[in-house]
Amino acid sequence: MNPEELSSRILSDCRCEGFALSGIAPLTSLSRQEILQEWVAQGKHGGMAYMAEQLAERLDPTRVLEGAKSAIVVADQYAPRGSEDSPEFGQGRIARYARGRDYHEFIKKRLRRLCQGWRPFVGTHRFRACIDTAPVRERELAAIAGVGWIGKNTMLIHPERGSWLLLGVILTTLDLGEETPVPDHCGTCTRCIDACPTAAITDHSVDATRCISYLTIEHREQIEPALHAGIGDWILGCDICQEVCPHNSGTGKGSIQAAWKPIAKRTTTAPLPGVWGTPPAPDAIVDPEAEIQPAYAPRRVSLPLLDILGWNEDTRREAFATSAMKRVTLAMLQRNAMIVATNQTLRTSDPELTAALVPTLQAMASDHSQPELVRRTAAQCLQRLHADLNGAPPAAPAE
Ligand code: B12
Ligand code: SF4
Ligand code: SF4
Repeated sequence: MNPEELSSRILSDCRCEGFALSGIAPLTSLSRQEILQEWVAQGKHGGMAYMAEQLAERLDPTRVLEGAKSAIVVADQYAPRGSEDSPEFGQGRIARYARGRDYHEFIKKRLRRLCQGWRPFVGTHRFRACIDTAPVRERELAAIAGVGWIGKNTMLIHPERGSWLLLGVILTTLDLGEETPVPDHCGTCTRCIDACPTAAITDHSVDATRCISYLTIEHREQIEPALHAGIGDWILGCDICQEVCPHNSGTGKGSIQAAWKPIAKRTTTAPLPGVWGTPPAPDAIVDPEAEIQPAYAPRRVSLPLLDILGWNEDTRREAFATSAMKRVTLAMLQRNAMIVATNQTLRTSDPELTAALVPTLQAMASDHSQPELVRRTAAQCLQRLHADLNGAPPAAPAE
């Protein structure tokens, strides 16, 4: 079987597993190492120590799989183009990727099944399935594989499907063909840069230490008060730089596709099910043309802010089981909820929310059985409320 036939069969099986998009990247085409090195050197990774510790692996995939020559890149679509929702008062918004089933588990399971199905056909060649936590530059590989282009917001954007995509990668020692990059379609647009409420984006770079997604999901300490207002209604993650992107809008779908060839060559339409006998996955839709993968259907789009302040560990575990939200600890979630509730109170001056929030914050700030993160955030929020609502002297911070 020549490399072209082999690639075509591999991509066909990816579609059998329900992946909306797939492509192949030769590792010899990897470049832009210095961009990642600089990003880490400038401290833009904040407290994500793994980004610095595994830098060598991220720069060179053969350290992740010895002898690796190609990357098979897949993508699930988790929200439709034109997806819109507005924040509800008293609720904290959840980013779309975390509203349904945990993508890590869902993608990894299917990647492993693909590798298992291929092993009998490739002799001594090897595969390694990587998703998110593995030290692999997923977006860079996806761009080389022709799955999309990298926007100014650093998201991988597919010309037809937009950027509500989650990526997975299989590294392999197989040599599987050539790169087929998609041209950049950002042009002169700067909507994402202009809309980011914390000014985290500069052209093609995100400073994680300012990004709401990092602050609410990864950052385990107090959040700098100067960034509280920018967090707005987001209790977990942030979608603003994707919501404003014209390539995620409901209109104009397919308009770029007409002038765009490479992915058509790369994405096979071979008949289903799997040509190598890979059984159709019972939990994956065997319809890669569907607008979104049903596993990501939202279970909840927001969380009740004041309720969260009364949650305990059991409530959190139960609410977040099988969801990507479980990464966020109870103390972090309560920190985020206090900040968002304060933002909403300041924005609306709603007397009911103020009457409910202030005593709750006071109780939390002075309750020494609460984690320090919770107590200190409560004190920060009280200071903002006092300063903005009454012009009164700020409350004493928790010790
Ligand atoms: C660390 C991380 C974060 C950090 C840092 C984000 C960032 N922009 O760097 C934080 C916590 C902030 C974050 C947030 C989010 N993340 Co995140 N994150 C990652 C992770 C683990 C590593 C990314 C990384 O290496 N960043 C460092 C920078 C330097 O690398 P990079 O962005 O990949 O940049 C490369 C290319 O973009 C390119 N490049 C850079 N500059 C330029 C310039 C030009 C002109 C060009 C063409 C290319 C180019 O070169 C770089 C080096 O190779 C990846 C998974 C993975 N293993 O890759 C997921 C990943 C990027 N995240 C993902 C998601 C979904 C999100 C959020 C949308 C979640 C949310 N809703 O809250 C937000 C989006 C915020 C944003 N605008 O990026 C998806 C993105 C899918 C997609 N369509 O792109 C990924 C791929 C996870 C996955 N498995 O699907 N994330
Ligand atoms: S996810 Fe939100 S905070 Fe982060 S870069 Fe995008 S708009 Fe800015
Ligand atoms: S909003 Fe504009 S600049 Fe930003 S990624 Fe989308 S097209 Fe590119």
